[in-house]
Amino acid sequence: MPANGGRPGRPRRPMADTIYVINGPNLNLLGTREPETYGRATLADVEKLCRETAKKLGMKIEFRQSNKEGEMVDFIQEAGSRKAAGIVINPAGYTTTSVAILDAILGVGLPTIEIHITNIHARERFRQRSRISKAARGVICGFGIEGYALAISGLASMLRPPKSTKKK
Ligand code: CA2
Repeated sequence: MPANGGRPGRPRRPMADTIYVINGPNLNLLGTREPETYGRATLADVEKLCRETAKKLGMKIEFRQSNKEGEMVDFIQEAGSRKAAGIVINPAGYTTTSVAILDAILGVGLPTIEIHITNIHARERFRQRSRISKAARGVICGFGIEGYALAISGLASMLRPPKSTKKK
């Protein structure tokens, strides 16, 4: 079912079926270093997984990565101005520090899921407190790259209009 619930007579927003998947610094290195921590899948594999998951749900993906905080803010604002359905974000090294990313997510008001490949709560203390979670509708961590698929399907469920309980 399309993201507007298939309601007749309503013009659909051009990006109403599109989820922005935004990846933070160093995630471009996935699969090339630290496989014991982050696994062997590359960022291209993550993108493929996201696109396949979204397709099954009748949705589309804009997939982005940046090593720069300001560019991540730009991606979030772009998702907002293009009226995307929502955001899945792995803020990576900016998770614990970025008020700018937090403010951008709060500013656009799009439903956002925060995702981490590793279980940040089982790692060093400095990784455990996210500034971003306050703006997130949900947080997923510790499932490896499968977490991206879980985040997309969880977000799609949140977006689906509740089924009417009225008898026909
Ligand atoms: O578990 C996650 O997804 C993290 O967001 C990954 C970040 C880390 O700073 C967070 O605490 C948890 C690091 C991303 C860097 O990824 C690399 C991948 C391969 C090699 C080097 C870095």
